[in-house]
Amino acid sequence: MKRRDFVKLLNGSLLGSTAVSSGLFAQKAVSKARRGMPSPRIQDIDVIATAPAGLRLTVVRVRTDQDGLYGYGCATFTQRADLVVAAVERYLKPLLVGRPADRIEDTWQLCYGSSYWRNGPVLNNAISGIDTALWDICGRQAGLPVYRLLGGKCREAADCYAHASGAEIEDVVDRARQLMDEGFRHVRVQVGVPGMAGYGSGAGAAAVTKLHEEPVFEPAAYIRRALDLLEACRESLGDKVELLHDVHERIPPTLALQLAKDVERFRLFFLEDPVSPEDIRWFRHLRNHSTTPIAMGELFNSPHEWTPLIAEGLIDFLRVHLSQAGGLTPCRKLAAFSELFGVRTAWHGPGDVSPIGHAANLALDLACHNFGVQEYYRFPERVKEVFDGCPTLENGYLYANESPGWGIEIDEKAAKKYPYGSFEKGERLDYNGGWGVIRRRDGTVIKQ
Ligand code: GCO
Ligand code: MG
Repeated sequence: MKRRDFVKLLNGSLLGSTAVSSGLFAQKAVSKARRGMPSPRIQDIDVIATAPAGLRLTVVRVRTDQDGLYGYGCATFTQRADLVVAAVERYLKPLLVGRPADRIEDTWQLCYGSSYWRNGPVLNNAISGIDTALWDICGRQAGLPVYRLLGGKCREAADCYAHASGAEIEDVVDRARQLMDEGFRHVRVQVGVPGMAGYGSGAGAAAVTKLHEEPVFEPAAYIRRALDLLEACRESLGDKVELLHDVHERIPPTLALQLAKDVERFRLFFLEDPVSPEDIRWFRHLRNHSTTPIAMGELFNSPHEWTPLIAEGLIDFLRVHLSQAGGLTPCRKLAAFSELFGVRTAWHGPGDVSPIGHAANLALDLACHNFGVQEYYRFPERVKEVFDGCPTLENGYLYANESPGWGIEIDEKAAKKYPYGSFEKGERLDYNGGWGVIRRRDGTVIKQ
């Protein structure tokens, strides 16, 4: 039937004598189409700011005009948390109140374009807060966990990697062994460099001569230590465990190149952030010179950064931080795009992701075929006190709790017990997520 005729059929004007019965049919068709879930509207948006484990977690709550229907979204950017709160309350809330809560893609595009200048971590996190709250609402209304809205499970649970860290190599090896005994098949290993500020580990006792008073980091010393660690891990833990290591973008590109070559013999599951996003062109050299699998992406904001790396086959695992990229809506597209190029997902999942964000990662882990591995974070008791329904771990696998939406409820009273802390009382000096400044021996400041 041509569209023109279909319209006539709908308004009852087709074929004279059948017009009446067609009209009736049309009414039925329309009322049938209208059946189903009523469309909720956004009635209010507020922010729950809480730091139960010391890290500032930012959660956006979207309430609808339907009784008891609301959702929670992750907008956690712990290093600049207050700015995200303002972006939600002062810009997105006035834009969105009164609009439909069930038009997630449209709402995302509306928010994204609304600032004209875009792609920054503050605004992306604010959008993620709204976006992931809308997915929660959608799931709650449908009575389904979000992974079901994405097409359902590709796997029963997400295989995770856990962190083994320590100041000394033996400590890391022992910790890794414990994790393997707990059932983990993947372990990320990080060791302190004596006297220096290592990423993900204590410094270890040693005197280092330096021209300043702040913590010090030297790339060459770190690399020597990391190689010793990996050697010890393979020797003591055997070949079966999957080993991962995070360089945390702290070394110059040529040293990253050497490191990627030198660690080939340890057969890593992946080497993470060997260079920083600013040195993105070095990924081609990394690929050309070494077979070490590369993971990248937790610092990325936008498709401009990840698209070329994926399409040109320059990375193996995508580590994007879901809220930093703007929420579930862009990340599910990113996962699908990666699948076409054989890149697997390893969504960023440290402590500065709220349980809502972890649940969103897990929804993608479960529903996307090209899942690689999930970074595991052991939720502290105080986090679980605030967030009821966090994903659970068994034998190194992370399981969703199967309740509608993200399946997480927030205890607001508990959340209020753990405020961000106040600037006035001097509780808020750790602007940088607690790391502070790190310099080379001579005083040159380096990235975290
Ligand atoms: C990781 C990360 C994190 C980040 C942190 C920044 O791989 O888990 O590198 O630990 O450093 O999220 O705030
Ligand atoms: Mg990392």
